[in-house]
This record gives sequence, C-alpha cells and structure tokens, in this order.
Amino acid sequence: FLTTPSDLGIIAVGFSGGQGKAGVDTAPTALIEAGLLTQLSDDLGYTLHGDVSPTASTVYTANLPAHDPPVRGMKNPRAVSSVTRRIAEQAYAHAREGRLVLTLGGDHSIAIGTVAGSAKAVRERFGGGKDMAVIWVDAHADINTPETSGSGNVHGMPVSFLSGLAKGEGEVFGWLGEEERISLRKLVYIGLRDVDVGEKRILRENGVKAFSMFDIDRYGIGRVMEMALAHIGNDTPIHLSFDVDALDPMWAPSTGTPVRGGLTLREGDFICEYVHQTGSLVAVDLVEVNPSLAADNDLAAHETVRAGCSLIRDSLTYERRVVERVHKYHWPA
Ligand code: 4U7
Ligand code: MN
Ligand code: MN
Ligand code: MN
Repeated sequence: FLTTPSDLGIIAVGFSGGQGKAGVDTAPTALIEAGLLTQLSDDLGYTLHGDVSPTASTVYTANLPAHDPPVRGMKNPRAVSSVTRRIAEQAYAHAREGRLVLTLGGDHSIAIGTVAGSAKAVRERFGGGKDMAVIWVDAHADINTPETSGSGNVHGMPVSFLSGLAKGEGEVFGWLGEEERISLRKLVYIGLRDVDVGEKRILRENGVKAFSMFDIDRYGIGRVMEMALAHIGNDTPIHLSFDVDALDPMWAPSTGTPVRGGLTLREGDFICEYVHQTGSLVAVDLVEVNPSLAADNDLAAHETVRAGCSLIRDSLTYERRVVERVHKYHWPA
C-alpha cells in the first residue's frame, strides 16, 4: 500500500491574467520545448498524464468574459476565478487518481486552483486530522487581500483567498469552499524579501511561519529546511508552490517581479530535493517564468527556463541519495 507514485498528473496552464505583463503564458511551452517532459518520463521514470499539447491551456482559458471590470480593486477578477476553478477540478481529479500533481504556470494566481484542488483531495483521503501543509517559496508573500493590495494584481493575493482571510463571492471566487481551504498554521514561507506593509501585518497577526533571506543567510538553507519541516510536522501531506522569483535574478532574470538578493539556484534545488525526500509531497507548482522578459540579453530567458526545469526535476527526483524514500501519500485509484 505504501508505494512510490510513478504517475504524474501534469497541468500546463499558460495564464497571465493575475498580473499585467504578457509572456508568462508561454512558459509551459518553453519548459516543455526545453525537454522537461522527456526528462520526467525517460530519465526519472514517471508515467505522465494530462494534456500537455501546446494548446492545453485553452482548456482553462476558453470562454473567459470579454467584459471583466475590477471587483474590490482586483483586475480581471472573473477570468482569474474561472481559470483557477477549472485548475482546481483538474488538480483534484489527478490527486484522486493517486498521482503527484505538477502544474506549470502561468502567473502565481493559478495556485488558487492548484492548492484548492490538492487540499480538497487530501481532506477526502485522510480526513480532517491531516490538513495539508503548503511550502510557499517566493520573494513575495502573496497574501494581500483585495483591500490591502496596492496593485490589484491577483497573483499577489492567492494565499489570502486560500486561507479564507479574503472571502470570495458569487462569480469571483464564490466557488472556493471550506473543503478547499488551507490553514495558516501549516503554511511556511521560504525566500521572502519583498513583503508589503499590509502583508507584514497579516503575517504578524496570524503568527505565520516565514523564513526570509535573512534567515537563510543566518542559518543556512539546510537548517532552514529542518526548521520548516519541524514546523509542519511528520506525516503531513505537502504542496510545494515555487515562484521562480524566489531565485536571485542572476539565476532567473526572466520573471515579472524580480527582486535582487535571492536564492542561488543550488539553494532552490536543495529546497526541492529536501521536500521530495520527506516522502510527503503531493503537488508542485512552478510559476512566474516569463520568457519574453529577457532583459538585455537573449540568454536570460533560456537560463530562467533551464532553472525552472532544474527545480522541477529536483522536486520529483526519487533518489539522488543512497536512501530509498517511500511515498506515504500515494492514493489508490
Ligand atoms: B508574485 C506585490 F505590491 N506584493 O501585491 C503585489 F509588490 O506571485 C507583488 O509573488 C506581488 O510574483 C508579486 O502586487 C506576486 C507588490
Ligand atoms: Mn514572487
Ligand atoms: Mn508568487
Ligand atoms: Mn513575480
């Protein structure tokens, strides 16, 4: 019964409506063209499920409202709500089939869908006692409510909707129910260095566990991961949501909101390997790669895509180490 899932549900969702810069919607295709899927199947031995054709994203972005004026300051609110709702259904369906779920973004608003789908599947499979943990690797906290957000971009708000700090209504996140929510007590941030004033207040008032770049410099990434996992506790399913802007722009320049002073690629890879080795990983997101923001050289986009592939591979690699890990959260079909 305790088996290592060799099945991977892939959701390719090139969606950019959670922020204002075009190009982040081409990331899934860029990652796939760089050979990601071959690496996952041929090198790592996964059986892949899900539509990964270049048009896959149209499943999520079809029939979006032409008229989508702001709601509570949120830009493209109906589009983001509709896309994330479909992603949630897909993520849930994969998870219920016993698959690890890999989502290629797209901007970070899509995590409203992926995390919601994982949370619902975990609740159904393990009951209320095993609420899912989320490890959010990012330069930003993405926990603005519509009311605290200065930009109105929903990619800066996913955690507030997922945790219930912000409530949806009707056609704008009205679909997000109690069974899809996460607990702020099981949320851990890694890599923070650009947190808005309103967000700092939210983190403080809710006692959210956060390891900033300061902590990583102070303790080293190894001890930070030990502390992060100690906070989450053993036997807790983990959803890893990785925003490529957690990496220093030196490694990932092609992203919408780069912030200097970030993780090295090796530290990012270590986070992914470490989380994988817990055996508790149920889903991974890789978001905010924007190949069209290539700054001043052509290499930038290529390097960012390569960094993204590396992070994904390491989050899904069974045994770089001697020890064989067993996946504790395999769902029988
Ligand atoms: B990302 C920001 F104001 N906090 O809300 C906001 F600084 O998914 C940035 O982490 C959000 O890339 C960044 O717009 C969202 C801003
Ligand atoms: Mn970010
Ligand atoms: Mn983010
Ligand atoms: Mn960003």
